[in-house]
Amino acid sequence: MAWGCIIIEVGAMNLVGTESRNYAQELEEKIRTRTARVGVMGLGYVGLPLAVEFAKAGFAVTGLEVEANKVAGINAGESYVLDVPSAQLRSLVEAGRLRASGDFSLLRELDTVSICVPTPLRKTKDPDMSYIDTACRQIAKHLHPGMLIVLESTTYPGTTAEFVLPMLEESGLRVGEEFFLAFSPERVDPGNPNYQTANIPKVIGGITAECTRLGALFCAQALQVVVPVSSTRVAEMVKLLENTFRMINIGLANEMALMCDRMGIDVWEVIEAAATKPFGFMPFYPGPGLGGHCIPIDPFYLSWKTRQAGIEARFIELAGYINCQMPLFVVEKIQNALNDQAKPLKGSHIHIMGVAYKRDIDDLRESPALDIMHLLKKHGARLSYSDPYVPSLTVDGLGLAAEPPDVAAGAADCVVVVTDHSAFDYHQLVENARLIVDTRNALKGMHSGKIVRL
Ligand code: SAJ
Repeated sequence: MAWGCIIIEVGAMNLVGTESRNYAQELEEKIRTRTARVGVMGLGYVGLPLAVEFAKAGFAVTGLEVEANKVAGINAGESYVLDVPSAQLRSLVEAGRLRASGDFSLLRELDTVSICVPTPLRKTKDPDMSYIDTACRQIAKHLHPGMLIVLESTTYPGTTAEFVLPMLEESGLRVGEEFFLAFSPERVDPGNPNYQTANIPKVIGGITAECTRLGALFCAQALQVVVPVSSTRVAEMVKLLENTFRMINIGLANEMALMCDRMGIDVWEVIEAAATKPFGFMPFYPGPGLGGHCIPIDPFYLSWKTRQAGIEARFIELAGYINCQMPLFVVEKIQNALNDQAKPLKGSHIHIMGVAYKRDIDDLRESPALDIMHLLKKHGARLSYSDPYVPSLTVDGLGLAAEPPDVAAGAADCVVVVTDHSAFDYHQLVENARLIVDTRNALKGMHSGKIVRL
């Protein structure tokens, strides 16, 4: 999107003794000439790719990170994020374009700061705002005129205006004139080969129109498509709609699986055939449960906020309930499959294929595999697993190391495909295993009495 340069002609007004600087104009100049000193707080799967994109665009970027090992890794040119190749990181670090530090006083030297810190849920399903709070307190301590602050962490509508802005205004600086504040949802899809930080359209909304304008201009220097919206609340809600849409539709797919199971219908065939409809339908698939740090979490930021407004987010609560039932449903399938072979679950050796929360990534957060392994262990089953991305894990104090699939799968009483990594040899698995419960339709097109599907 081409940005017309807006020139505010400050005539030769006689500002005797009241020389007022135009911080917006100064910041715009720094952004356009890419001399703005860029900061990114939180160098995880969102922050590091973002820092790299602005460094590639020619800015001097400072990554601020609390974990010393990540700081050391980045400054050594070693990437720990799947979507950032170490070679690319190293070249930017060596060129002096990108550095990492744990020293938050560096904030006073920066012109822009993008906040990319986690927004988890507490056990009570209330938002945990502690990371945003800590980051904003650091920024407030070092806030100076002319700074642009962009919050990227997924959060409830109103966070930027009600939670962040007051902290920054304690400095006495005026938003929209002396500093600029916006919200821009991160949309990173870890491991996605087609969409990465640079080419995912970037939504951004500011506290004031000037905040939006400068925020959008900043993003446009490094990202291919920028979508300005009218406020921070709209931008916050955009993200929650995206991920709530996804969570609820996955919940529907899971409920379809439960219904088809009871009626003896192949839910995978139903979805595949429905997906031939060229309009008005979008396929989602049942699975062992909902993992990751976005989809199972984000919608509850929205339902928490709507409850405060006296509105019950019933779809979210219902879909959340159904998704949480899936690990139990999978364990019931395993138990019934073993029972058909006159084997109790207790004492049986269950081998889990794939434990990451989704295919071809290494992230275990909220993975349904952990819930399934917890339940199996509680029933007295013996556990082993294979996952090329996860070398080891602990479930209920039991430490396990990943095993090569061929031997373990052949020795197990039942193999469960929980995460359908592309690296697995599914034909070999069907040959080796005595019994397989497939929760992902990874064995599609393979027919054997030893295969049980969701
Ligand atoms: N899942 C299903 N059935 C489906 C799709 C997903 O059971 O049809 C499960 C996955 O196995 C996983 C969980 O849901 O356990 C989440 O899967 P996901 O594909 O949504 O992957 P995420 O969590 O990495 O979601 C990200 C999201 N990105 C951000 O929130 C920034 C989401 O917005 C993307 O749409 C999604 O990637 C994507 O497109 O893959």
